Amino acid sequence: MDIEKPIYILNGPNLNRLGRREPEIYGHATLAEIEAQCRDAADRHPVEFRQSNSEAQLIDWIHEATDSGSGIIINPAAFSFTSIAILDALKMFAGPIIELHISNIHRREAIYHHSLVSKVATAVIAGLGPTGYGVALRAMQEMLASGTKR
Ligand code: DHK
Repeated sequence: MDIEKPIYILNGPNLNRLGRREPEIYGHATLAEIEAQCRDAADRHPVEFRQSNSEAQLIDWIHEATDSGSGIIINPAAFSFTSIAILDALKMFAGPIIELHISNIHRREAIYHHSLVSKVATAVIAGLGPTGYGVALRAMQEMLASGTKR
């Protein structure tokens, strides 16, 4: 496991509003608090924690991770269901990919049921709330330690 290469934790549109955004669905934790939890859980493993409302920016970060990252944890948010471009970018990443949703998308309206990203993800986590980030990070570290590829 190349401990030098960071794990990329990428967050999609509207997640910068966590804490104030539909707390009955997404909880009260802010993205900054979730980032702090991830850095604690990551221990010595470097982490790149980012958020953007821009599809192009997320694609650029996936390319960056493809060149210099070890694993990707991605909450694509609404782009999960719309972005073939993000799916295509993730197809170029050789390492493990964990798709993460704070809410259980399968229990929500039908527009949230069919994620394009799930076609390329190594694993999917949904419905654990903000806790899902820590669970994803521990799972990612185990996958990297065991040499899991995408
Ligand atoms: C976040 C969003 O913004 C929604 O578009 C997704 C996801 C669900 C989440 O649960 O983290 O459907």
